[in-house]
Amino acid sequence: MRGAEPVERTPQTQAEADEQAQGLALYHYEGCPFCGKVRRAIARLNIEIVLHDINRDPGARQRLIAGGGRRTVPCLRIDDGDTTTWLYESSDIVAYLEKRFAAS
Ligand SMILES: N[C@@H](CCC(=O)N[C@@H](CS)C(=O)NCC(=O)O)C(=O)O
Repeated sequence: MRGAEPVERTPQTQAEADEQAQGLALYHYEGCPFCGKVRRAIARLNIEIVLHDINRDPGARQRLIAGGGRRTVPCLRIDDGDTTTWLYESSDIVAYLEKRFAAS
């Protein structure tokens, strides 16, 4: 089982992780347990990801529905510069983030 201590990086690898995370955004809302699971993973992985609360920001909700096809949260928007992917399912989001940002 993984500990709850945040991942530690050198300044350079932290800068690289922060740059990679710039293409990501999490659509969520407070009080959603599945969203909380993803937010805790983000905190543990020590990465900065823009959060869009769809209950507080109707525009974010519209963008989620228009882009991802449904209003279910959490949903991670992955923008790699060429394509945009909308990843639903908290476990899939956590697995994706761990694969991409876990310390090796
Ligand atoms: N299996 C999903 C469940 C997600 C889920 O049920 N989200 C709720 C909020 S806690 C939701 O967005 N419900 C509204 C909807 O699906 O339209 C996950 O693990 O992410």
